[in-house]
Amino acid sequence: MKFSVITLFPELVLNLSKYGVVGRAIEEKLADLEVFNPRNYSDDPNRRIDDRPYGGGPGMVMQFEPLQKAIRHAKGQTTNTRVIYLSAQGKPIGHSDIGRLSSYDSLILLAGRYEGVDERVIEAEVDEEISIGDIVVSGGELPTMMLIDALIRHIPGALGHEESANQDSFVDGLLDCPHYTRPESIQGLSVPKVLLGGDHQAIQKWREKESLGRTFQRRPELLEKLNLSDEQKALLEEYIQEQLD
Ligand code: 4HQ
Repeated sequence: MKFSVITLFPELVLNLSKYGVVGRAIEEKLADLEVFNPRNYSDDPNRRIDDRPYGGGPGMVMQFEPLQKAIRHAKGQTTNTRVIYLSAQGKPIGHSDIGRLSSYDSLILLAGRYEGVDERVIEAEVDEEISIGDIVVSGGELPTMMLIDALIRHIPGALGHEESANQDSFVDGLLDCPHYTRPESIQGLSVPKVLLGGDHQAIQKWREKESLGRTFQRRPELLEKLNLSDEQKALLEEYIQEQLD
């Protein structure tokens, strides 16, 4: 999968290729990351790409022309692509969007700064506007990097066998279970007994119960979307009863 990022801070975005799972996937050519600086597409002698907002008010707006030229240059290098603008006005992204977007061969990601981009860029060149959540950040670069990270995790072979994508939170609609490692006891805090024995069926059952219970307590709206099996309903009841005891 190819990611083409339109950004005023290309070095910031390129840091993605240096670390961890994402860095390895790019090294192994499972993913490709390219950056386009709109300043390189500006006709202004000082390479300006921003101007004051019509109607007045604080801040600056990114101009149409350099952004369109940069996006079109990126489009010319790709097929089966989708242009995405990261913004707080976009549709909040979820697990299902990651699955949907991973079927494209390439994505062009527009990372805005200042007050954002001239709305006509979105009308003319952008396929969808998405948000990483109801928070405001200083630029679209970090949201873009989050999206690329989440998508790369879904490329077959990007995760080592010890890190399985389908055991993560949300894959079955539930939050992840708690995890523990050595030592067995630390500052009076112990590891749940079932995890210390070798009964893998009991461990699997405990993990599912914890996932169900945590989702019920922390994200009840997620549970309402699921059709729990009779076995899952019984596990959740057990969890709730154990909490009361
Ligand atoms: N932005 N999800 C870029 C965001 C944001 C979000 C604010 C986007 C600033 C220029 N992006 N503008 N939330 O807060 O994606």
